[in-house]
Amino acid sequence: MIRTVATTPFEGQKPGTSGLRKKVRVFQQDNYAENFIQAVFDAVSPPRGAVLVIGGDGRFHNRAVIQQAIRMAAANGYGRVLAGAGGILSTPAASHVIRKHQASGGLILSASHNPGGPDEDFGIKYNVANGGPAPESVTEAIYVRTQTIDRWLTVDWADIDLDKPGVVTVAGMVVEVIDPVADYADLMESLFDFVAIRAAVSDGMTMCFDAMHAVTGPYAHEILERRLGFRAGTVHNGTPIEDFGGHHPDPNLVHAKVLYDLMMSPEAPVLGAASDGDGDRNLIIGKNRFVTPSDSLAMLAANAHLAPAYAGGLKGIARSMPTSAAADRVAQALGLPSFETPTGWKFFGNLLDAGMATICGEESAGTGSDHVREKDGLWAVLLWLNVLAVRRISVDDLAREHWATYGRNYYARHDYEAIETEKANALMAELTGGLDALAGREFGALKVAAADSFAYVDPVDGSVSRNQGVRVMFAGGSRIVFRLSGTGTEGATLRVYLERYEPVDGKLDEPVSAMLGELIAAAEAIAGIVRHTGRTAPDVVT
Ligand code: VG1
Ligand code: CO
Repeated sequence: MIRTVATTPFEGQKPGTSGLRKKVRVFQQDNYAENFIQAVFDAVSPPRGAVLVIGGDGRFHNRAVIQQAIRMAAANGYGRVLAGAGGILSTPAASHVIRKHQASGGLILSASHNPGGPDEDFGIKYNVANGGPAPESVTEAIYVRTQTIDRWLTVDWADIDLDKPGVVTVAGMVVEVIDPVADYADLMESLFDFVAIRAAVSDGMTMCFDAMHAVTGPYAHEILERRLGFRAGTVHNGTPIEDFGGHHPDPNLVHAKVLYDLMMSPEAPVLGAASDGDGDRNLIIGKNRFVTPSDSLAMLAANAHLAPAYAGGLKGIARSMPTSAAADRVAQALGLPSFETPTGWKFFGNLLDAGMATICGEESAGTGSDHVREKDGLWAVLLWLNVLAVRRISVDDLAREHWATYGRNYYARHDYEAIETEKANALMAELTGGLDALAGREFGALKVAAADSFAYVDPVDGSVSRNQGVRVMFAGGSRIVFRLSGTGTEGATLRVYLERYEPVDGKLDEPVSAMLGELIAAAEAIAGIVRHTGRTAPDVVT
């Protein structure tokens, strides 16, 4: 009954920061998705009868790949597949389902915040048994396998009805089509003080959640409107659409501009929030106050004890290297260890598994905790709501209070997108080559204290990850980081991360752009962005 299909390798099936991401047209080539999925199965060689979770963010091509993956799982000896109804499972929900049902792993079909549709992006990532993204040892093994693959395995079986929850069999393998929302919503209810949030809602706490026509719509309708009692209509763009309505499901100030404008207007509710394509990112905006993701991590860590799940305190706080040091200051004040990892959630998994960190975050709008092994957009929104409901404070007041206590890390990220790969590589090579000469140099009032190419030694398993971005640290706590994105599908994206620290007695309420002006000039002087790329301004500032 198992059919072997002959194939030849495709170049470039190397998982990036978060799985394999390519244009839909690339994935639509014969054997392309199949080769990668078979390479995953070959690399992880699941024990016979293992459980596999499959779901996606609902984007174009999702259903076709899910049906094919189910047949391939049956041919590869899996015993049971759990698939989200409608092909839907947000990334954090998939992480939870893997853990709850003790699956051996999961396939998450998503290109996250990248646009969707026939001419846009698709992606596949594999998560391991702890519910988290495959660590580099596994992604490397998958990549190696893609380079020699010569066959994939399937069974001749019709598509299943993905929209009907229940149990069917595919060539003897059990497929359970599960409600994608229920397990996750229950988990959220177990972590947060829903009673306090409901009480604040009946006392007038309002919010607006923009699901960006992506995966979080059904989750937000259930949790925010049904379980917490926010009025119907609180969730905007709550129905997943295959092309996200033609927008980028990227919750930043550019792509969630409608929400931002609302939050800066007299009609603003107490909290504005949004999530991305696969539901793992979050955008937090209070009335007249945008909270950077780096600040959000720090503010949530400082207040997490107000939520039942974290009432006993945190074990540690971890952030990715380009994320601002605001969270480190909270960790220091609470007497907690803090960790600085490379970009990408996979690096938090070991710290969470080992009980060394409870809360983690990335500057790219990712925040999460040890409740799953992915960043979790709605989790962050709910923790904010929990804190606001208990403290009865505005986001703006909470932010000001935080800065008055810890000082403020002014922060922005400048992205230069779709640069020719050779030019971007040349820029990074020159920058890396000149690092040793940087220490002690002055750029205006900024003096370089140290500069390096970031390398990480995992404190749990000792694995080493090198070349994770160039850091230029200035005296006084300001910093510039340069790195190339690992999630794009066109050319290269240069990310420049700018951070300026102001102590508690410094300037705490200035416009961010004014505070970062000197750093922006220093970044140009150090990296020669215009000279290398011809670009005089970033495409996206977040
Ligand atoms: C980006 C972000 C990174 C995040 C990754 C996946 O990676 O910078 O912080 O973990 O996307 O997020 P890169 O390599 O492009 O900078 V998601 O929501 O796309 O899974
Ligand atoms: Co995402």
